[in-house]
Amino acid sequence: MFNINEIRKDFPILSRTVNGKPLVYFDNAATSQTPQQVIDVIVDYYSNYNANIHRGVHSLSQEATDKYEQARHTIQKHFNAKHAHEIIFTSGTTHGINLVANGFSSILKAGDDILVSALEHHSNIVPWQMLCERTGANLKVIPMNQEGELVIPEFDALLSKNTKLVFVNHVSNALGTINPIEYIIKQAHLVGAAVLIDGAQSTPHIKPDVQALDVDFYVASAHKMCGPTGQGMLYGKESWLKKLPPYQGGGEMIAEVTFEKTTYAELPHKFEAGTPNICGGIAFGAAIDYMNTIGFDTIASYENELLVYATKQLQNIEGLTIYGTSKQKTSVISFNLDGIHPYDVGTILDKLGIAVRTGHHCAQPIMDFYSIPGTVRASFAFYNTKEEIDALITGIKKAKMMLS
Ligand code: C6P
Repeated sequence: MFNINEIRKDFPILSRTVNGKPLVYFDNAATSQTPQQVIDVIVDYYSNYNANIHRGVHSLSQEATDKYEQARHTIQKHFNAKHAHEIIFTSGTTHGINLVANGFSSILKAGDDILVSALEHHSNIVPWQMLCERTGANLKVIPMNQEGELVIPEFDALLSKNTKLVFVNHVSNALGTINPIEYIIKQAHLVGAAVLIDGAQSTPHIKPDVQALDVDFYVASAHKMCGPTGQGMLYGKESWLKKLPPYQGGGEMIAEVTFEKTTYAELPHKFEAGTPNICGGIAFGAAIDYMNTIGFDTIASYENELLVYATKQLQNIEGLTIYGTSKQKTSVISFNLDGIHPYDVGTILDKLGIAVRTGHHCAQPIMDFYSIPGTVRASFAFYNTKEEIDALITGIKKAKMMLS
């Protein structure tokens, strides 16, 4: 049974005040909060078995190695990857994307096409632009419409035998749109293109099955899923990960090193050079376990209730425009008040203890599409409440009164 009062007790930060007011945390799309269960795992690591992994014969090192590799298995199971070695630990979504983009430098040729969507975060644009500069490949953009949805017939028209790669986010961070990735993956595969899905904003709400999706690469960040910052994962099909060259050279990613030649370690270690964020990996596993005890269907349905409740009230505020009205949406609402800069609204809300994000949300092309400098973005998690949404609505009305 979903008991919001019990769930909120898991998050110590939710009982603090900000500017003398109870914290209302609506910046979950930027980073989620951490439950005590995950904080305990972090404290336990540093208190009891902090050691480097895969290197020591001593007990602490073996304990840390076992816990780290268990976390990899937890992530494998969660995403339903076929093999644990298809899960590469990264520092986050950005790292995972750059790892793949770098790998394709030696595979792409001048004149190849790569498709990216108009709804992407800069992390899923800039690495591909850099890849195009290195290889001479062309970056083509799947356009969006006013509702903030991808224009699928245009995607179909862009696909050709020249298309080698397609990159789309599962969910847009700025608008909350859930993209039809099943269709995109299927169609891309028909022309022989590989697909990378940016799951930074989907994984807090949806449990993706990478085998059912038949996706080639899927990336995510732990800090958006109740886990720590500086930790993420890249899923890659075994066949692709074997084909791609390592991203970084260093300790742990080698089989043998001489000055004449180095051979690389097997997966996943080939892509994990240097001492990783050991505690982060273990805590990521704990965060996934925590979210699964609540259940992703329960999370999605409760968050949708919050989304519908907030949307209805926001629509009643005169002069307020919501950007991103796709039928398939996660609990993200981007909006502006007529003639008022989003930064000013965010500052007043902060004075009331309400945390939202303002600005372009690292998705400038979306802002350009709507010809706006940015938006106010409220993003809800399963530990938020309708009462908090009421406080947001009151805050927005106050901001409107003060600023217009
Ligand atoms: N979006 C937001 O406020 P990192 O920073 O590597 O964990 O994630 C990057 C990233 C990539 N793709 C998408 C769709 C994202 O939303 C993000 C992070 C945050 O929207 C911080 S900019």
